[in-house]
Amino acid sequence: MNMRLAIQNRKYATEISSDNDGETVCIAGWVHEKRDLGGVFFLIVRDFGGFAQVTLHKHKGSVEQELFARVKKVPRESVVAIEGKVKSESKAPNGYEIIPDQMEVLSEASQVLPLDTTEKVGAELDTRLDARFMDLRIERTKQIFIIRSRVLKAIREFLDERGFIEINTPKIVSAATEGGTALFPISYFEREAFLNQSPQLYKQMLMASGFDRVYEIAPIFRAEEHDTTKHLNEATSMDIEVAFVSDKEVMKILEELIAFVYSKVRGYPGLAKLNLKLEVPKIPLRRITYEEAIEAISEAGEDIEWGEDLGTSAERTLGAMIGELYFITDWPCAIKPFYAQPADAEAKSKDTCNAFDLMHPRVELASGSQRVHSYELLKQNIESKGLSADSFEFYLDTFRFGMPPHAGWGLGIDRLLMSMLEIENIREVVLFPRDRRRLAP
Ligand code: AMO
Repeated sequence: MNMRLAIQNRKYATEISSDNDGETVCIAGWVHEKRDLGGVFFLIVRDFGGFAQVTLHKHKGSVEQELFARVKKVPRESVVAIEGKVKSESKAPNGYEIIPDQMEVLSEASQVLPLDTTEKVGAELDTRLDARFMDLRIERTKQIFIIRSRVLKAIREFLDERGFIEINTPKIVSAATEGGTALFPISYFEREAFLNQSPQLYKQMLMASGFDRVYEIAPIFRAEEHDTTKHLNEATSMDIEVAFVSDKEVMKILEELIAFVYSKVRGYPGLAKLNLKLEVPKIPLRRITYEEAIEAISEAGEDIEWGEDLGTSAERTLGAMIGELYFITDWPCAIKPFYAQPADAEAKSKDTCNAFDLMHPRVELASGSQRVHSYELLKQNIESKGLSADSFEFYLDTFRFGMPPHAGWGLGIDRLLMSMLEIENIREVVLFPRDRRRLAP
């Protein structure tokens, strides 16, 4: 493309101020708004940093007249580059305006837009997701994803400082790990394969390799049939696995991580766009046993029995009673996966395991456990859950040649974001969500 203006030297709107009065600058971005006030015309240009006001006076010389005619015609959301002089103007965004000498239209937008980026006209979430590229031009949406990036950065910082190494495990797999949720089958040459539900088997296998502390931030695929505000068919999970520790130690890592992430994001000015003031959760978080949870839910009038998993309504009832982040511990083995370590027989009155869930009052955020590290017990557990030990051979084998005791958890990044930002629908915090009905964009 031949461009007359030196856009490679462009400045962001927020890099310019009244201190640059009299200087010639080049800005580039999208035509956010056009305001015709009779004698003057304002063109508001939006870039990644913010907004710049370009001011044209109508009754000037012929050059200005020509520029004025073009500026007036350029459709909103077109991409333009503008060169002009900075003039201090207290009423304009960032305290300056630009008096343009030249404008180049780099990409002209169609006249009818799928969304209003000025937020004067609201849109349904579905409409926004259909035109997600444009929804991201809206300040509030953009901030959600900047915060998401900051959260991921904070997680990596926290774990790197504690000696964890980041791993990448396969997403095309041959076996299921999470009992309650279905797999997406894919055709893999002449065999059947699946999209992975969790890095569970692989992160555990790495404990036999001597890596000791690993983490992964990656997609998980769940063929959930239901259409809810907290389930996706492709979610992002952050997983850790740690050798030579029990569930108690990894719970501590989890709560410290959550507090660290909140404290890192707390001072970010973009939170104002979401009308949020983040309170860092006080740790240690409250811990209640599964048995106590069931009792409290029953006392609140809900029908639930020992051995049942907590449904959405039970989770909400309990969450409303507790009102802050908390752990549920000591789950019945029957409703936790085969890899959860059963509690010592003499220590418990019922058949529980060393597993936990981290709960937000509205939604489950994470689950984890101490793992079974005995080959025999693991094989027996796999079979007693009605699964075939043969399809787990690659995993089971690693338990026969020196597997240390270990523990870990998986935290839903999307759920962490929606709960931190007090957003109702999980789809809002995912760039291009995948659900029952949505496979594009
Ligand atoms: P679990 O199945 O509980 O545990 O998943 C861990 C966390 O991942 C998130 N999550 C989801 N988020 C959005 N949509 C979904 N469909 C979805 N499914 C799960 C939740 C959940 O708490 N292998 C174990 C973890 C471990 O023990 O290490 C596991 O996958 O926030």
